[in-house]
Amino acid sequence: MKIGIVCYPTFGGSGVVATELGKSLSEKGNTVHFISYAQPARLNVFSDNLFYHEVSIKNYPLFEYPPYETSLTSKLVEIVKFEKLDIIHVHYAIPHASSALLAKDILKTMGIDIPVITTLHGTDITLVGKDPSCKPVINYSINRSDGVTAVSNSLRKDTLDIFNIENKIQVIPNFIDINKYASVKRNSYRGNLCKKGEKLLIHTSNFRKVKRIQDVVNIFCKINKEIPSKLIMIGDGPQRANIESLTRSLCSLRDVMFIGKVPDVENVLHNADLFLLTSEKESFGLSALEAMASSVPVISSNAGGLPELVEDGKSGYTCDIGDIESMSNRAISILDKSNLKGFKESALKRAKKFDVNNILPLYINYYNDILRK
Ligand code: GMT
Repeated sequence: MKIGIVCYPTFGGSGVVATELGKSLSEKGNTVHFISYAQPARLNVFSDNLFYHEVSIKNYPLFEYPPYETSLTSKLVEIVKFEKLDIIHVHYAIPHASSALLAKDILKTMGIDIPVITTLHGTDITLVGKDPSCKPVINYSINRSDGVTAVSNSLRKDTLDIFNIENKIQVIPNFIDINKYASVKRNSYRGNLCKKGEKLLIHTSNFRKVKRIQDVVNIFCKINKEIPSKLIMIGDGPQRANIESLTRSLCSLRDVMFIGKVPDVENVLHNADLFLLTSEKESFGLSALEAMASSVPVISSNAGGLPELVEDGKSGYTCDIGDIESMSNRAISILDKSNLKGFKESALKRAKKFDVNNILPLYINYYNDILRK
């Protein structure tokens, strides 16, 4: 199959899922063409059936806002036509889905019929997508796509609740390559930060408001009073400066380390005892799955799809959004010597259900179903 994948090139979840999907599809012999405004962050391998096409945006003094959608649509028309793609798969509806549908219409005038699959990832529905500035376009794009997938039952339900949907939505969860996490070698992250006997906690995100990172800091401060521990904060984004200053006022700065964006997150996670994810909205929680694949249990909010991933009382705990007290108490109980090993084993066992070998066939079957229609 020749597949065009449109995604954001960032470290964010939708870009990571799209990139890992493309890499896995190419390993199975499909030809994959990534189309984005920059090379996807995780696109670190090249082969003769994996390509990247950059969307360059035409600027002109008249444009206060360069027209990315127009450039993306034109690039899609070009790539579908010249590379003879069988299918376009867009990740994150805004603005990828409407651009792909316009490309599809243009290609129809050239006698080319190409199906468009849209994967909904989360904030394209629950936050940005429902804003009046996007809503009618997203509604139209979901109904007109040849196939639509969502990354959790919760996101599917939110989509049906928020929009006026006539199309079917197939749930295909996020995935990880469990072997990548199993093959991590001992490294120095823990030794550099933790004294002997100290526990290591980790949070990863894009530091947006929706992640409620102030809760992570507050929970850590409570844990730290009871258990000698350190916290590594991975990622970067608009809230980072505020969170760093909150950390300075609440905890000892020697106990919290902000390490920014990390391409090999598995090497850091490998050292951790507990992962914290306190989001207000979280359609799936890929970062939590990555932690679990590293045998790290999760304390999270019960937002969105998190309860579909974290089994309460087994691979971690899910608590009400903002319930810092319960999250801290649960965290302290997991970190207890008599409990930690069991939680670590259950976290890994749960993560294995989302291994690429289990989820990739769902995408391939879905592509085939859409192509047969
Ligand atoms: O977490 C983010 O804000 C990034 C966002 C994205 O689209 O890049 O992540 C969303 O998609 C991920 C992959 O499907 C999901 O695992 C995340 O839960 C989801 N984030 C939210 O819903 C907030």
